[in-house]
Amino acid sequence: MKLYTHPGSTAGRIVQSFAADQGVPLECVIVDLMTGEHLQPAYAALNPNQLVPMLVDGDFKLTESSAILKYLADTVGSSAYPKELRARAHVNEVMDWFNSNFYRDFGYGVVYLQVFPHHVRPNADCQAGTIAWGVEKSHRWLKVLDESILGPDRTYLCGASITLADYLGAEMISVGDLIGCTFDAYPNVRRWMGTMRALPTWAPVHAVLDGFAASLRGNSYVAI
Ligand SMILES: N[C@@H](CCC(=O)N[C@@H](CS)C(=O)NCC(=O)O)C(=O)O
Repeated sequence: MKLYTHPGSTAGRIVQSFAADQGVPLECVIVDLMTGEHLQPAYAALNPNQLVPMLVDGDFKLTESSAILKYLADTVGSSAYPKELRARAHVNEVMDWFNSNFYRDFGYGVVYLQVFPHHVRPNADCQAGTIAWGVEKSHRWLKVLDESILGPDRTYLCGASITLADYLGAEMISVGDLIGCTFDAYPNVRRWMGTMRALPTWAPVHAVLDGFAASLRGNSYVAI
């Protein structure tokens, strides 16, 4: 199976992190987002969204990191995507929660527009207002994550074992490294992220993100 991706991509790392930790063999094809390779006709013909990641398994193509995770997990029979109906529904719930609630406000509303030029809003008022909105909403979601989804006793998001939700959610939190987020007010989130960052496969998958974060250090960002 081939994964079209880029190591700087959050959505790409969601899949790479799961595959590396669970030993799923994937051939990574790098699509250079930095030079706009994803916008060129060759990649656009493969994936009209012009985004990464994209999985190719024979004549089957799949986009959306959440869908790719589920497909891979079922393909290799990973316990990270439980078969039992309610356990699986809970994993789906937490994955959707991150994708639709948390990342909308934190990723797109706080991080990206401070770091990526094509996300910067058209004027200073709009930029400041969007960040303020994103920060306020992110705090609301982080409180839910810290107190209700995790709480003081849960090792992983859905219980005592790692699931697809952890691979997805941890990337959406770790993108905050770019702007110096420490999440000090959220001890359970910090504890859980400590567990995820201690995975033996974490460092190699995150080398590019860490390098990018180091290059941004010293800039002034609104962080959480
Ligand atoms: N919902 C998609 C998001 C994919 C996405 O936004 N990919 C970004 C990298 S994280 C991308 O390809 N960006 C290229 C661009 O913005 O031009 C997923 O989860 O796969």
